[in-house]
Amino acid sequence: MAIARWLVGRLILLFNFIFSPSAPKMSAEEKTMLSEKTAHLSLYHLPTCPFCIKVQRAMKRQGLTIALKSIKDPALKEELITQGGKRTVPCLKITDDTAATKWLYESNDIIAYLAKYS
Ligand SMILES: N[C@@H](CCC(=O)N[C@@H](CS)C(=O)NCC(=O)O)C(=O)O
Repeated sequence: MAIARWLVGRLILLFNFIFSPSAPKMSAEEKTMLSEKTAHLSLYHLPTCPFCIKVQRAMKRQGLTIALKSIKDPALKEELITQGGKRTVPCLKITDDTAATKWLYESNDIIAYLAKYS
């Protein structure tokens, strides 16, 4: 079972690599401005999780660079569980200076939230 799961994970990574969406053309200045706008966001993920890959593909299509935090790291996994409330990935951590930190679960909701940065 573990081997099958490992194999499926590798296949997901391979297909994602081969059929990687293209990023929009942006100047270096535009890229810097966009990454400043999204500096308060980080995506908790697992490298072979299909829902996480779906979110990352949407990010790439928009040209977004958001800090990735793999929960393969036990400390980050613990952070997600204790602060976010559950260990499900993907989860977008939204840190706002003026409000409490928000933990957004569900790939479709994350993609919808990120659409405002287009
Ligand atoms: N409906 C969720 C599904 C997310 C999901 O099932 N993630 C899996 C990894 S691919 C997971 O974290 N499972 C462990 C758990 O739910 O605790 C989404 O679209 O984001």
